[in-house]
Amino acid sequence: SGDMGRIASWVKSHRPMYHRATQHPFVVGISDGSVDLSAFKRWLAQDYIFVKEFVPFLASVLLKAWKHSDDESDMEILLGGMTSLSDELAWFRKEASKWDVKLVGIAPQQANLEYCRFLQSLMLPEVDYAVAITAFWAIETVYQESFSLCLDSSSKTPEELMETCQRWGSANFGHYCCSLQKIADRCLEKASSDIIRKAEEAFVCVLEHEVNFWNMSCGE
Ligand code: HMH
Repeated sequence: SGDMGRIASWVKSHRPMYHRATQHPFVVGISDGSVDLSAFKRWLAQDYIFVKEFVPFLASVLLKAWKHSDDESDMEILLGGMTSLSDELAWFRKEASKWDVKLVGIAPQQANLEYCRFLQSLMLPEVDYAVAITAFWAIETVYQESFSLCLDSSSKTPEELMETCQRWGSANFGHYCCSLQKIADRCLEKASSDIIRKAEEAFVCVLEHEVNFWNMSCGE
């Protein structure tokens, strides 16, 4: 793969799956204005549950960075990520009240439960930092790629959904994802072939869970 980092080479070699996760009909529906608002509301409530689980996952990545990283800036970048998650949870509550969506006492649907269970498996101390940071990069990047599509000049995203799309589709969030990619690439450069294999597996698992999560939001 020459000058290409591991991550870019995996995006290339798993292109069809990556495409299914980042250009899902749910997201395409937002960008062309055909989205069913009840699907959007279902997504909103389920994603709030997911993001609450994402906090302890990020905490576990931070812990691994503290123990194993050879670059102090990792901690700063991940701590910035923690701050945005805190903002994000507040934003979900505000957005839910705007749409009259209930967040309390909502049960996670199957796809969400399975995704959260996958996150929990990555929180275990025996999971290598390189594997966890690869999964973390992938989770953030799927949303970045998906929602930036809805901000394209040719998109017809409904005005009332623009704030959602800007949250993850902004250039700022894009830079954050690039920083995560650099960390992951650096870790993977030094990783054993066993760790590299596990990281690639985690990347593909994230893409599958993301597709199922979008499907769940679309469905019923
Ligand atoms: C399902 N994937 C899902 N929810 C999110 N909020 C993100 C990724 C990105 O933060």
